[in-house]
Amino acid sequence: MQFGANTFIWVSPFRTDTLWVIDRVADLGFDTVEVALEDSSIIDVDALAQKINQRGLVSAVCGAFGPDRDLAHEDPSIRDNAKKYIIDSLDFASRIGAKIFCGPAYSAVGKARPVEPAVKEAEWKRAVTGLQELGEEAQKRGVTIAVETLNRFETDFLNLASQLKRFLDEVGHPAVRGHLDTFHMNIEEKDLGEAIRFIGGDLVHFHACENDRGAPGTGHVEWEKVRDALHDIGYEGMVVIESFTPGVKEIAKAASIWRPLEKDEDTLAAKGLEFLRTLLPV
Ligand code: LER
Ligand code: MN
Repeated sequence: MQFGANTFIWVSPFRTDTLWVIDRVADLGFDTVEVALEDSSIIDVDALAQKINQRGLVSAVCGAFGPDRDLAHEDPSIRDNAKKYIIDSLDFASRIGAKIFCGPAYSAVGKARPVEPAVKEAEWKRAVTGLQELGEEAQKRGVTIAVETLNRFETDFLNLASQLKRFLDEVGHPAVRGHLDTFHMNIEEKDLGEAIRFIGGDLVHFHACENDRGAPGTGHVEWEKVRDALHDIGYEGMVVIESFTPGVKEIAKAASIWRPLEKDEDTLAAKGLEFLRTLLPV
């Protein structure tokens, strides 16, 4: 298991002049940095790759799916924009040596509306087809797309591990797998352990987040259930703390961070890491 921190804890958008975040993540003792990718054109990718390497970190890339990055959308130009963004992110991931591109790649974050079953079915099909194509692109680059469930306020598409499993089975591509986040699971799942076991071997990425997006271990997520289930499925991937600066841009409304969650960002990350290392000895 590798313990990681998402750059969204400190900055948004991540850009060349925020490369100091990589040093911060390494200095705090993390093994992994998850780079939140809002706009690759403002990042010097070679400098980032060099910095990640120098600091001996493993990396992952986290998608930021704003409203015009929606693979399920009825408008083909919006779907194409999502594809373009995902392919660009896969290129970016391979250039920084990341093997995982994670997040809700099926749709836009914050798209949560009542829809007729026929509309839902059409959206589902478009997202399945889109991810089948993008799975090929990911595989060519040696990257896996880790598809994340979100809570009901951030998506009406995939809220539960059981829905994610059905989705992954329909996509049926080895480079399109599962990603769970305890923040969302805490809202949606009846049992955190059962949800993790349901995805089982298809779980390739994990966000360990407190119920308020504060430091893991300071709230009421049932961490022992998480620990036991990750152990039972033999999970050996990354365990990443994801929280957000109140200045988060691309997904500001969806993240809804209206107050600091700790004294400062470093405290949130350091406290969370200490807790997770004790909870999940490797
Ligand atoms: C993304 O990893 C996530 O968990 C979302 O809640 C972002 O809004
Ligand atoms: Mn997440």
